[in-house]
Parts: sequence; structure tokens; C-alpha cells
Amino acid sequence: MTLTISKDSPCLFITAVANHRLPVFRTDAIKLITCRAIDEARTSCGFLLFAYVIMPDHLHVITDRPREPSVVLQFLKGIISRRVLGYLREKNFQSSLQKLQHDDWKRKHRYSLWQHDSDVFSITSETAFMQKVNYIHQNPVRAGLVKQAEEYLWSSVRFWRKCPREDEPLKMDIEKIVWRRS
Ligand code: NI
Repeated sequence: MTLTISKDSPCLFITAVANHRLPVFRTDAIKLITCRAIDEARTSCGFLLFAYVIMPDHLHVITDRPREPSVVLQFLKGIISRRVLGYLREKNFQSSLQKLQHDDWKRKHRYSLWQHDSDVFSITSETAFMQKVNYIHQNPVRAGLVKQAEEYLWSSVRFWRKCPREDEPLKMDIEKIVWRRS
């Protein structure tokens, strides 16, 4: 399965923000759990993954569009939420959980990892695609977490610069893209 980025086969630029913009993803342990959850969502939903960054309070990913954007989003946010909340419960991190609690106690789930307003944006050209890839990789630099994008462990930057580490937390499907322009 390969992909040519176009209006007929767009990619999705997805942003998911933590509830109340809490720095839920601050620790390496939770970033690793999140990477594994993204990988699990990729397999369950059947999307390709082209770029990502995990910031302390939000994340961005670029996927292809094998299903409706809302379905891709549901898989991604659902699985990450289950894994991260599961970890917080297992470790008995009550203060973190309390901050993620719903005001509305009648809802089915007691805690909510995500803010309701998530962003899904269709990418229909290679130019727009590369702009988003670069935007994603510059997140940690703009936030002052690192000087060079490559220094940040939790992004796909090294795959795009063709210098992946052996212990990359998440593998990309970049080789599945067939470029129209080289
Ligand atoms: Ni961002």
C-alpha cells in the first residue's frame, strides 16, 4: 500500500490537546505509553503514520485517511486515553486523575484526558504536507525545550532527516509515500 498526497487521497493533520491544557504528557514514562498507544491505534484503525510530536500538554500527528477523519480521531484519542488513564490509575496518581475529572459526574467515564475541541485538517498537497511536517518538528524548539529539533526524542524529526536512532519510540511510514515532485 502506497500513497500519493493529493485531493483524492488527502492526509490528516491532527492536534489533540490535554484537558484544561494540563501537562499530562510531561514525563518520559507517559510519553512512551502515548507512543505505544499511537502505534496500537495505527494497527487497529489501519492508518499510516507520517509525522508526530508529543508535547507536555498536546500532540500532533499526520496520518493518511483510510476512514472518516472522525473515526481516525476516535481511535487515536480513545486508545491514548485508555492507556494513559490506565497508567495513572495503576500508579494511583490521584491528584493527576482528579484534575482530569469531569464536572458532570453523570457521564459514562469519570475522567477525560482530552479537551473537547480537537483539530483535524485535511492536507491535499505535498507543499502543505511538508509545511505541517516542519511545523510539527519545530514545536519543541518554539517551546524552548531544545535548541535543535533533532535533540527532542519524542518526534519524527530524525526520520525526516534520515538519521533515526536505534531506540526511536515510534516508527514512521514515510517510505509508503510516492512523491510526485522530488
Ligand atoms: Ni503544537
